[in-house]
Amino acid sequence: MILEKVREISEIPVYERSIENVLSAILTTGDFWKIVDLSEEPLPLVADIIRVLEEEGLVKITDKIELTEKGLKYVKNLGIGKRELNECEFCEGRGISLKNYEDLLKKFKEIVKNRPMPKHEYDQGFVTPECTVARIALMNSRGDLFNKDVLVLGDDDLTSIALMLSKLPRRIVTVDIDERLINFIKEVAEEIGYKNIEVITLDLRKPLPEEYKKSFDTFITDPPETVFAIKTFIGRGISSLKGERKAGYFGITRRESSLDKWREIERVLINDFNVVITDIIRNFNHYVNWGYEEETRAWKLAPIKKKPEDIWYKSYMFRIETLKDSKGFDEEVKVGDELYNDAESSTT
Ligand code: SPD
Repeated sequence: MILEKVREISEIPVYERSIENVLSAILTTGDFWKIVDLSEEPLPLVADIIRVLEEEGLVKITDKIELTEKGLKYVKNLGIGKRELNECEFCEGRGISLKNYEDLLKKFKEIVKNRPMPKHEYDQGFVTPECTVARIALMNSRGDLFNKDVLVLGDDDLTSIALMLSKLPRRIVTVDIDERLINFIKEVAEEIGYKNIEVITLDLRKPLPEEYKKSFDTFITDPPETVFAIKTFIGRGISSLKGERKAGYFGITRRESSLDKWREIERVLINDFNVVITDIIRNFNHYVNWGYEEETRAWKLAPIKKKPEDIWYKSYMFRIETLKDSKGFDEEVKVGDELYNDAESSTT
């Protein structure tokens, strides 16, 4: 009954499990952003489910979202319990220690104090410094950094600065559409006297210049969450790799991508690009609230107009490796907004 009603109004695939996830999250917290975080359903779907639950008298919305008497009976009958994150208190659930990277983290935090703030136009929103440094620790632990040529595709997280500070790669190339980031990274490289970095302004709708194809051991990127953008950014990354058994890293979220979209992304990786997924680390990337929340679709859909107080947007870290016959994506894509937006996206 709830399921049918949500299906009628939502553009996003919905299952009994989606409703269970949202009810379970509401049992745990009354904060909309935390409900999205805990339920791991796409934000527009969470908003649709809450709307139907309210219409059915199961939920009441005041300055918080809570179950009514009827709602509490409903979850009891279905045997739904609270949702807990239970993240490791030392590594925030990443499974990666920063013990050998404390000095790097300190320097990184100092340098990025004056970083360019996220630009709505490019869907920017950067991860915490701990997260950026954990990426270095992760890539190094997999043998993908020391003495390697590394390509960073899009860098509002300033991963290339953490890479420079680590002194691990042989060469770094950073590509971004945003001149502010390019200039910031260049200035930092000059200040710290780092020579082995090239920084290029490029809109990734266009393919990489020829000299950067088949040239790298490792790439890292964090694409917008449309299948289109994921294909384009990761496809460019794979094209940049020297050949077999080279690695790529990227974040994929549940906040803007349903599991149906995930299956399509994984299909593209395995069937179109012929790569293998070696790691998927849940909620590895934690994004600092970007400041332009009130201008986004998420804000319009939120049942309570209150800015998030804590981090709620997280993504899973994927690592892929190329094998024989892996191939990337080199065509130019002539799209505008569709690069950033689909039915499930909400943070632009
Ligand atoms: N629009 C603000 C937040 C954007 C964060 N993007 C994360 C993408 C993960 N693939």
